[in-house]
Amino acid sequence: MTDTDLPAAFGFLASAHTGRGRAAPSAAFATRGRHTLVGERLRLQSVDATLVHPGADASRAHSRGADVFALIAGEIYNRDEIHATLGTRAEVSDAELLLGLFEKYGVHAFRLLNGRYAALLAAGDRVLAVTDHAGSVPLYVRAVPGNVLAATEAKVLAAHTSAGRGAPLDGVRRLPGLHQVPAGAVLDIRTDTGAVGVHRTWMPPVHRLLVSEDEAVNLVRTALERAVVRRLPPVGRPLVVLSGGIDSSGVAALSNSAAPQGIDTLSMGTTASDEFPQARLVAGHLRSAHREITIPVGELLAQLPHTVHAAETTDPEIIEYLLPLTALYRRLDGPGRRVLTGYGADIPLGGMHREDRLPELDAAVVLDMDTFDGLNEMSPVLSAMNGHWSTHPYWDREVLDLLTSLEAGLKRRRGRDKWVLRTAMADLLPAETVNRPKLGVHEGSGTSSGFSALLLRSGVAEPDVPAVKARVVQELFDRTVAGGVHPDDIAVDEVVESAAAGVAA
Ligand code: IOT
Ligand code: MG
Repeated sequence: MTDTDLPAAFGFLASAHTGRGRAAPSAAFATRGRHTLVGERLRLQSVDATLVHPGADASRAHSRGADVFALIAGEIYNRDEIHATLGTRAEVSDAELLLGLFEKYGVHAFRLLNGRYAALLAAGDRVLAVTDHAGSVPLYVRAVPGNVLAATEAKVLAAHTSAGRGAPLDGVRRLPGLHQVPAGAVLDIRTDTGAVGVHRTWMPPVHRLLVSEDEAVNLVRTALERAVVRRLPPVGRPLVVLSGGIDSSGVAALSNSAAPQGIDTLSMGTTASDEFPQARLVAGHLRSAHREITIPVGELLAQLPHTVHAAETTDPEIIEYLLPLTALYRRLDGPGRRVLTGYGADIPLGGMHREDRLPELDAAVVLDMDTFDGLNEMSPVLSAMNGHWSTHPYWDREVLDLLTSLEAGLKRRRGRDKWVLRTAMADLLPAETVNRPKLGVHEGSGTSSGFSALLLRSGVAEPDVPAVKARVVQELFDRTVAGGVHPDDIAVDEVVESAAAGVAA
């Protein structure tokens, strides 16, 4: 494994200011990595930033032009297409590509990008805070006249709130003065006044495509192949987190077809429940180097503070999806890995919607595509807190556009969910894998039921379980994100007790 397998930077905190001599604020990221300070003086403003990065050198994460400076956390996937328009060469860094696109297209540059990144550009008298189409690398901004702060983790900016640490806060959108940059957006901020304008760079498609079965299957296969290939490490073996369901098995199969040295696969289960036989079937079929990790339920639940600290979300359902994955990444020792996941497939394909009627299926897709923003379910911090970089081929911009826009009858067909995906992968996987409906990760790992059991043991009445779960997550957010408490210093039992008392009152 070499540094070049991972993005040059995982995160940043930057200050763009009109005054002089302001150092980048020191920052407590959940993301693990080295910190490098960079500073640039432009004509009308200065930028000081802390980059958090996995390798020895973060120079490929920033770039200086005439009166412009760019920072990027994450990576760009359509580099070849950008080289074609800019005439650049393969060695050019993602930060240099951002700068080149900005010089050519201005603020519209970001409409061209397919990536997993957050970026900051200081140019002239403005700062641009930029997210990818999915907002998959969260980005937060705090702007006062003369100083714009931006960071990939809210907690880093919460520490700079004038309201002070430890104030009870209801969610990141209500941290005073702190804004999350929407998915697929550029916040265009004047550094001297703090005035903000918003440009959209992507929206979920609202139209639907009527195409033949064959055409749909071919489109999905081709788009997904490209998305997987773009995410493979240039050297070394990719790691696929494999549940044995069609989503992650599809990613594993396509990775395996494209990776000359083969792939590694990893499955997690708990002492309560696992899907090891299903994952083993796929691993055996692909001859991957496969590993299983069993986590005691108690240890899993003890990761709740870390999950909230990393994802910075207050949504209890999302936390149940992310808890087993957090536990898995935290158990994955050794050098930082590039991890491919099947996460997100169920959103544009309506995979969590388990009934036959098409109007309801499309309504579920519309709702999920309208509400994902700000949930942070694909935040890289979940794995980066242990040095790893995760990436989600189903949320590649081209794949997501395609899957969302396919008409509902291609998603559910002949009584099967995710029909078009299953059919597109059929020649690469065992028939049993292609046909079997899978449990969600929160069910297959026993996470939801384990969390419920913990509350019931603490005396919570059955009907109060969802409300207490929501309150536990909220309290963990208030303590770890708004309050700056380290997750290791939080006892889950004590938070459960306090949440239960709050709901009973
Ligand atoms: P699920 O689809 O079960 O899991 C997501 C990914 O996590 C899998 O594709 C796989 O890569 C990894 N994974 C799951 N279980 C394991 C395991 N036991 N061992 C190793 N890796 C595993 C929730 C869900 O059920 O995930 N995610 C949905 C829906 C998100 C809802 N969000 C929203 N509406 N905004 C999804 O689309 O992934
Ligand atoms: Mg899935």
